[in-house]
Amino acid sequence: MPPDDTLHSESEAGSCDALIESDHTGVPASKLALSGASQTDADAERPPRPFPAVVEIDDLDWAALREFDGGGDIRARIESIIERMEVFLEDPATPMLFDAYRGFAHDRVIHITSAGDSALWFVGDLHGDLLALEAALALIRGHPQYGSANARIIFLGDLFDDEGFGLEVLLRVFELVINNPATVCIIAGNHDEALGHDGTRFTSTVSPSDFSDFLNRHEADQAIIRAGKLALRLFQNAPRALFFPDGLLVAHGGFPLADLHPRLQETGDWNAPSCLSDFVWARAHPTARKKLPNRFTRGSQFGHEDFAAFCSVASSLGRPVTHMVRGHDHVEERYQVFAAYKANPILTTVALSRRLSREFLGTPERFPTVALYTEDSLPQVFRLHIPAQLVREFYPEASEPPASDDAS
Ligand SMILES: [Mn+2]
Repeated sequence: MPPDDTLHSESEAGSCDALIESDHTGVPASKLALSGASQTDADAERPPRPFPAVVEIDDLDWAALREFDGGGDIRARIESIIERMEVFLEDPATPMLFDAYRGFAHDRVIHITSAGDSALWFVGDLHGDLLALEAALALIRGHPQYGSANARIIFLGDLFDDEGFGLEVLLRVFELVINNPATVCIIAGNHDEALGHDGTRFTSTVSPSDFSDFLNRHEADQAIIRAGKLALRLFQNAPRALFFPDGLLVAHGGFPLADLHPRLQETGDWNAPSCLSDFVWARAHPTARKKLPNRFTRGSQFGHEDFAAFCSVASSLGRPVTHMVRGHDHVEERYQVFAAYKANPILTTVALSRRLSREFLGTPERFPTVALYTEDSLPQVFRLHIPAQLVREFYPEASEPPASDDAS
């Protein structure tokens, strides 16, 4: 069986034409559409707003990031981190960012009515990329122009798997949570959701699943096992989607696909398991208008008309959606706005500084991206120009040529 997690988007989209164009409309025309009016009508009525210019970040203190090479000293703090995190998860009185908007204790599709005032950043797939995480934190918290001490972060999921420093990334994210829970929101990705425990060992229902293998190899190390179990507890109740008041949808993968719309409209049950699954697992097709949901895989694809149809269903349920930010598809440029998604644009952002071993195209070293919430627009992309030499130091194995005959 092929892995559930194979990528579809990169090879099908010419990365050039799919990249943000200067004339790309950042704001969905359908925002103004009256019910019954077609998007074409609304397109004509609403002047296009420019997509925020990509910010190239090349002035971080790159040498300082070297201290995290090999995982830094994070594991030396593991006991204290897991003890504080265990206490935190026992105490429902200390909410994380946006928990206050949950409709009930286990609401995982959160309708936010105010985005708040301090800077709000999106950090996409990390897959154990401690270098990209630390670079992102240096920007978000410490950059003289763009950083702020009270900045908030939404992680878009997929903290581990694909080797790298999965445990260290997890512990660092735990540390951010316990230091200031009101500034951190963690959305579940498919790799996070796929992690399980059968009573004896950790399990995973996705490929690659090297983080669960790593945990099982360390079954004698109680601190590491407790960290793995904390991840299970955290992700079990982690949000699968956030709906912002300006029409921004935030999720790891996608949204409930077409075959779920009738039932969703009837029940209004955003937390139905089938809906939760599509938020986490669905993949964006770069150019297709519509894709038939394939329920033999969790990673069904959608096209741009599928997203427009979802926007209309969501609006009818009192949660207007006009645009989206997500991770999930490890696009070669580490961010992408598919040109075909004109009426309702989608930004894909992933924070990966290296080529994963399951990627077969492009250079070994990449510029990871993060994105800044921008009201009534797609988030603004910030590209972290980590020196290639530093990436090679962290991930020497990623610089080796990819295996040519292993397509599965
Ligand atoms: Mn991923």
